[in-house]
This record gives sequence, structure tokens and C-alpha cells, in this order.
Amino acid sequence: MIPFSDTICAPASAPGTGALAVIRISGPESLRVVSSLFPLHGKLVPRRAVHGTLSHDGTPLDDAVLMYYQSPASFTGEDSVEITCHGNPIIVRNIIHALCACGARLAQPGEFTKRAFLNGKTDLTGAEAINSIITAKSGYEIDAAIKQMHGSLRDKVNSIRHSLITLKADIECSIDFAAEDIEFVSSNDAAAECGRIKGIILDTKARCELGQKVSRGVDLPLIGKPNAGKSSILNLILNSERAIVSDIPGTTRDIIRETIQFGGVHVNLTDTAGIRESDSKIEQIGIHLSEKALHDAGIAIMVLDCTTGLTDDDRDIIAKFRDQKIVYAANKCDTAPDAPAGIASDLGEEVIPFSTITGQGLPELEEAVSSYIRNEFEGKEFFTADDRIVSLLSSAATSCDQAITAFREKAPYEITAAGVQTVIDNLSEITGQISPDEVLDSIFARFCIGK
Ligand SMILES: Nc1nc2c(ncn2[C@@H]2O[C@H](COP(=O)(O)OP(=O)(O)OP(=O)(O)O)[C@@H](O)[C@H]2O)c(=O)[nH]1
Ligand SMILES: [Mg+2]
Repeated sequence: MIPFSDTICAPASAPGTGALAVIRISGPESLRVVSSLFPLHGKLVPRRAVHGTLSHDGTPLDDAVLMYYQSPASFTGEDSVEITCHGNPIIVRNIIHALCACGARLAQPGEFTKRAFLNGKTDLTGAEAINSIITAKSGYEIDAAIKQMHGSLRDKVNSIRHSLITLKADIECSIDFAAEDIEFVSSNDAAAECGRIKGIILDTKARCELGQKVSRGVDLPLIGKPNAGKSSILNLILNSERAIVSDIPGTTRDIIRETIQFGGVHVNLTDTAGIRESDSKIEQIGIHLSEKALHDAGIAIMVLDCTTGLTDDDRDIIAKFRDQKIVYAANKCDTAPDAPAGIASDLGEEVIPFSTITGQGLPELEEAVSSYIRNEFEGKEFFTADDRIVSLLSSAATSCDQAITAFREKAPYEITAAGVQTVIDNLSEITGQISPDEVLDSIFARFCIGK
């Protein structure tokens, strides 16, 4: 365990008013600092809640419940105290000032978790999962983050590392017995093993990328020709006049983006410029942004117009985006109730009759999007990884390729062993077995104060 000489404190609950607030103190002086404010400090024994009045320089600060965690049995691994006081920001500030006056200092963002990591209480994947639990925006993400806090990604990475360490040991034995011409693993077998490991690394990377998709939200653009009613649908879904609606084709030019919850996942709903041939430079930029938004998304809502029926412009737009899942909404069905059936048969696809005036079709539209989301995420094991982890997994896969080439070329054992070690090092950075200081600083800086 790495001993820290200073004692840190911070509010652990969200800023603002609430019934209760929690203040955390961690470090070797925790008990002494708290005792200066708490006359009942003699009653503070590990893991027992004690109720009493906190006061400083003779002024009462609040009645609070204190819990003492004795090192190493605490979140950070250090002596720690948690104070649960009334959730008034003035009280929280006064207690923090008093703690600092008695020898603690205000913690930096993520400093409690960083200490937990440096004291061996968690690996980096677990530490990052704690942050994901706090910031998660969907039930899927919370499930994955809890599993990861319990070690799902760490175990996966460690099992890959274990296979590589075994392979490297076999290669190193071959170095030791080179004079006797004893080979512990053939180049072909080693290349095959590296290929198998690379497959697991790529599968892990794909699961991390799925986790990133859940956490960033599913992009859901509204596309279609001008005047079809895209902005009207955005406003209906958001239940607010977010986008300008007019009967002039080409009204929307910028991308309008709002995040909403759909089927338990947060969805980035975007209104885009109507796609058509246009001479206007500004409109062309808007159309380009629309096309890009759709290309980047896995699913889109294509808005069709019942007053025009299916037109060549619609067919051109659909033809551009064959690979995406498209949900079709035949808007303005209030003006032509039979039009959606005609459009569906022309298109050969299911079409939702829709009207932003009557609200018809909104539940069906939500269900179509939700079912796509359920299909994408439900029952799939994914990890709540950030770009750092994804990029390390990419490097590990590339290093595997290089090791495979070295095995195929029958390179000397020293070279192939070094190649395998590079993959091991890439993976060790993921869990934090190798962790340069600046990497740690950037990881924990993303946490909130008090975590
Ligand atoms: N009757 C009827 N009119 C609608 C409906 N939805 C939209 N409109 C009208 O259609 C016109 C165009 O609506 P918008 O929402 O601005 O269309 P848009 O697709 O965003 O158009 P651009 O931004 O130009 O691409 C407006 O006059 C709306 O009032 C509907 O369900 N029924
Ligand atoms: Mg619009």
C-alpha cells in the first residue's frame, strides 16, 4: 500500500439542497481531524454509526451521523470517515471549511478513487466503471458498469494476459534449451495461439465499442425531403417548439440535436435539413450535414409526405442509405388517410401512418425505435470502456499481428518473446498494472470531486 501523508475531504453528494448530504474524509489524519469537531469522538469505532453534534470554535455546525472506516477496510484503503449531515449547501461548506481548518485539504476530482486504485483496492477498469455508474444514462449502462466494477473486464483482460504469459514462458524455455535443440512450442502453434488470442482481443474491443455506443447514445436522425414534417415530428416527440416549422421548403439548415430516453437508452434525436438538389450554398451545407448524420447513425426515421405520396426525391434519399435501418413515417396522414397504404405498397416496406396534428403514429414510432434498441443491446455483454481502453485493445491486436508475422518468419526466440511481451504490456496498461502518472491523472480528472 502506498501511504499518503495528507488527509483529503470533499462533499460526496451532489451540490444543491437535499434531505441529506455526505462528506468524505480520507487519509492518515482522518480520525484526528474529525475528532476536533466531534465531542463524541471516543465513540467512533470502525463501521458503527454515531450520532452527535459537530461544532467548530464553539459554534455548532450541524447534527450528523459519522461512520469511521479503519484502514485497510475502507473504499480508499486508508482511514476514512463519512459524515452524513443535513443537505444544505451552507452546512456542507461550513463543515468542509472546519475540516480544512483542522488539517484536511479539499480533494481533487477523482482523488478518492485514485487512492483506492493506488492502494490496490481496484484495478483501472473497475475504477473507470465506478465513474460510469455515476454518469450512466441508461439501465443497460448501469448493468454493464456494475459487472465491470465487480471485475468483468479485468477478468477478461487478465485471462488473455495469462494465455500470453504461458506462451511467452514456452518461448523462453526454448531459448534456455536452444543448445539442446528442444522446442517447447513450434512456430506454427505459437502463430495459431496468437491468432486465437487476437480474436478474443478483437471481440473484447467490439464489446467495448458497443458500450461506448450505449453511453454516447444512439444517434437517431429524422431525414426526408424538405417540408415532409421532420421538424414538426421533432417538436412532437420533445413536446416543445424546439425547431422552426414553416410551409417553406428548406426551413431547417443546421442540425438540431436533443437527447431523450427511448426504450431505456438515451437517444440523440436530430432534425436535419431536407435532402434535395439545391442551388443555395447554405442549404447545400445543411444537406451535407444531414447525409453525414445519417451515414454515422445505425437507424433513422425517414419522414414521407402523404400530400405528395412517394416521390422520386424520396426514392433518391432511400437509395443513398441502403445499409441503415430505416423506420418510415408517412406524415400528414390527417390530410390523406389512404395515402400511407399506397406509399407502403409502392415502397414494399412497412410504413407508420403519422400525423403531427393528431399525434397518430407516435406510439408505433416509439415502439419501432425501442425494438431496434432492444435488439442492439439487450442480453449482450458489453463493457463501459473509454477511448483509452479501445485504443489499447487496438494496439494489442496490431502487436498480435506483428508477433504472428515474426513466428511465421521463424524469427529468433528473443524477437518473438519480445513481440509477445508487447501485447502483454498493452493489456497491462488497460488494468493499470503498468500506469504512467500522466495517464492516471487524465483518467481521474474526469471524475467528480468527492469520488
Ligand atoms: N396537415 C399536416 N401538416 C403538417 C403535419 N406535419 C407538418 N405539417 C406542416 O408541414 C409543413 C412543413 O413542416 P416542417 O416540420 O417544417 O417540415 P420539415 O420537414 O422540417 O421541412 P424542412 O425543414 O424545410 O426540410 C408545415 O407547414 C407544417 O405545419 C401534419 O401531420 N399534418
Ligand atoms: Mg425542418
